[in-house]
Amino acid sequence: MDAEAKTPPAVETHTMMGNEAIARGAWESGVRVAVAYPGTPSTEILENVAKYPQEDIEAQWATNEKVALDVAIGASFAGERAFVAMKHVGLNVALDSLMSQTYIGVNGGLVLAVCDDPGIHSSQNEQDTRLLAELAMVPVLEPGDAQEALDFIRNAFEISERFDTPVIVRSTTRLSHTRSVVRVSERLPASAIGFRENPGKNVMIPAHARARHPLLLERKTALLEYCAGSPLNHWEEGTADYGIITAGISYSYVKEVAPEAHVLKLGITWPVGSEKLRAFCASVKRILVVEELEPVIEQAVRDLGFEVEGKSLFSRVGEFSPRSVRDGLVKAGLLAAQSVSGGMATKPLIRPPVLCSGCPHTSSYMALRAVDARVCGDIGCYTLAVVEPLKAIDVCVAMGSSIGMAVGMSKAGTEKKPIVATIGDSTFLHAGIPPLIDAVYNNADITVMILDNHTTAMTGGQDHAGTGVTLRGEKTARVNFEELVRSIGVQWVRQIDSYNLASMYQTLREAVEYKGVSVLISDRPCVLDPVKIRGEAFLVESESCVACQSCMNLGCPALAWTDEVYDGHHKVGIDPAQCMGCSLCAQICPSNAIQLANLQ
Ligand SMILES: Cc1ncc(C[n+]2csc(CCOP(=O)(O)OP(=O)(O)O)c2C)c(N)n1
Repeated sequence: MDAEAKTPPAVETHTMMGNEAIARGAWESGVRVAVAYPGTPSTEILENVAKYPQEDIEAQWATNEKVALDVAIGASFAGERAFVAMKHVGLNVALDSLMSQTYIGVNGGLVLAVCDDPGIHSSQNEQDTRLLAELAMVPVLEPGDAQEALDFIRNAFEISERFDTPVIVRSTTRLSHTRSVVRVSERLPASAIGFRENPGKNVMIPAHARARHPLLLERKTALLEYCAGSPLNHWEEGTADYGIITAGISYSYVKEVAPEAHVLKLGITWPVGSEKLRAFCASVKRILVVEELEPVIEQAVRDLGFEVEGKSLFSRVGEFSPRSVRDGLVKAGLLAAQSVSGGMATKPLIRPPVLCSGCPHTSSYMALRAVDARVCGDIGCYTLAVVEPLKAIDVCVAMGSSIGMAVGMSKAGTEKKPIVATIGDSTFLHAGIPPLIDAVYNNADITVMILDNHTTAMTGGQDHAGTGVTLRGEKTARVNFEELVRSIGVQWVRQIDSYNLASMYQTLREAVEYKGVSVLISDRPCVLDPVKIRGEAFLVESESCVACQSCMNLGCPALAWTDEVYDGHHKVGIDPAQCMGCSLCAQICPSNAIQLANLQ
């Protein structure tokens, strides 16, 4: 068995969520600048970094992940340790910068925490960050619990500076959001080495890049030698005659269900293929790999010339659990099948996600249905308008794609319906501005609805450049969407209150009739905003309700059918505890049955 990974002397212990431990690791490492764009499951990392004093560490939201990485790269060039956090798909956005920075290396250490989402709990896909890391030839460290999350960030900075490379620390939803006890230590002093002039290294023109590409290959070889001796790749002797190679959170599942197995826990999951791995494989009769998502380790073992079983036993899609790891070992004939007792006898009721009661996005999609638009959606809370009863989104791909797709549809010339892109305020700032410029430049005939709820609601309500408040809660400059859109050259721009249904219907109709690019800003703070806009609750006057069901088209969770029946249909009631007082149902009701409760 290897010695413990080098941990600095502990000063105290705390119970921490994985993301909190990552934040602590960044602070302890002496990081000066930490940046992120929110995205589940990574969001709490920067929120926790911001709890450390600003004199120690600058913590800020960026407009998107590429900007976040560029800011961190700038701090690294300036000679300070720099840290950036994002969800897995955020790395796609930041990849352009990473692919060049990997040629350059670092001055101050540069570490990216990238959080994958096996099982797609809250994402648009479940891509495996290790494949992008391999493309960029950037080492990946994979912690298995909150303690390792902290320690590996410190290790990552050492590796970054020692091997002159950005380093990725890969987490997953389960690790990021699980709490465990963590030993914490003091903060290292910031490095303060200053900028180092070296255009051949720092400026990626073709002649310089050509000279640096071979260095990446040399760096990989050096990293593999380092892996052979590193305690981050941890060998545990067992009593069985088979061995399991695993990493990250899967390690705890393996230890739970197969305590007798020989285990090689890889803390470094790219590059894979060290002498230690070879020695482990040679020491057991049968080799299994337990890794979530892609067969990265499995392929590396095969490349070393060993027979190995991995994805034939353990799924390539979704998230693992002790149960699924056990099932794989049963399939391999290594564990006896077991009847599992306990757990829930009945399946939980499936409750489809819905927009909150009083959600300001609701009226926009009601109006879009009324004009029978072809809707290019985007990513945010408002994507929920795809399901019943709103059912008002036709396509949705990735952050910021709505406007570009609308341009393409209008240029294809086949669509008879008005083409509308709907995009949230945070998403518009993230990736919606270049495609809006494109729409104006190429004279597309589309309408863009900016759904401005003054927050990044989907990820829990983070501020952004359109809210005028920083990550540390300080007031700052605020983007004025109307002025911004006009400066791009959009001639037709209107801003309306999302709660004014008549105005919403009328203005949207005018917008889609306009030939060219029209922009409608639907403006109302999120109902869950810290400054709550909860108004007086409404109620249904039962005697006036004609059970027409019009209000039910809102999909508002505060509305429910009652036992009273009119003309064969159930009348509707309002749960006063859930009603946010937005008044949309009252505006829709044709028989004036919905009134403010306190007027009764
Ligand atoms: C590339 C990428 N980064 C981050 C996310 C996480 N994410 C999903 S939607 C969203 C923004 C939502 O805010 P907004 O557009 O204002 O809409 P709202 O949820 O407030 O309605 C974020 C950050 C993502 N899905 N993809």
